[in-house]
Amino acid sequence: MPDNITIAVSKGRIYDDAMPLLAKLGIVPIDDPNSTRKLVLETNQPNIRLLVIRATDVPTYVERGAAELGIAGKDVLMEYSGDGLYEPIDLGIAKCRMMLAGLKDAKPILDRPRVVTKYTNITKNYFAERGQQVEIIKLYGSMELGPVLGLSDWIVDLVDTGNTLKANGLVTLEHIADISSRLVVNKAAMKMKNATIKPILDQLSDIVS
Ligand code: PRT
Ligand code: MG
Repeated sequence: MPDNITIAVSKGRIYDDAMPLLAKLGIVPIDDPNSTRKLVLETNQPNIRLLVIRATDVPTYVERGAAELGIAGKDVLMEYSGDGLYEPIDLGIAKCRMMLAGLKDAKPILDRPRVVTKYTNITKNYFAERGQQVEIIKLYGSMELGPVLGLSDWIVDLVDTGNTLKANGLVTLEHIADISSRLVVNKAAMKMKNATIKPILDQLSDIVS
């Protein structure tokens, strides 16, 4: 009897990039998350279901065992503090870069630089490693507005094409990290449900290598 497995995944770009990978393992959801209000999606495999949740909640569900597996951006994992997760596979999907950015025509910064971001831990660690004092201001979205409206000197955010920065008169200043999505595994489930999880990990590694 295969173990029951719940895979936590966020709607949007990670879902869109992850489903073709799961399809190669023969795992196909029965409902489309864009046309159902269900948050738990059955798949064609009777023992496997998907949990469609907020990207930032994926590590919490997996660490606490509400889902055995999850797919989460490295940005979310770097920001999350917890150690109940294995992170065995870089799936190479939903790629982007974590960048420091500022106004194209910035005036010189006279005081401690102010940085808006939703990634406060990543930002704190980045500047701490460089020994630079900054003031970190947490926002939950539209970070690009910070420098434009004088709320901050810099932003720390994800950049893909660079179009969002450009449209708001911002330029990248420093590269903080390369980001892609990772498979995460609950530590207890890795032992208890190894017979079912191991083949999934092996096949996924083969597919993405
Ligand atoms: O939307 P919600 O608040 O529920 O969560 P979320 O915004 O974290 O989810 P979602 O689906 O937008 O992103 C999920 C994951 O996708 C992130 O955690 C990243 O790992 C990954 N990813 C890859 C990105 C991007 N590329 C990306 N470009 N996440 C966000 N962006 C945003 C970026 O924040 C900026 O606003 O896209 C904009 C920049 O894009 P360009 O192409 O204009 O540079
Ligand atoms: Mg979003």
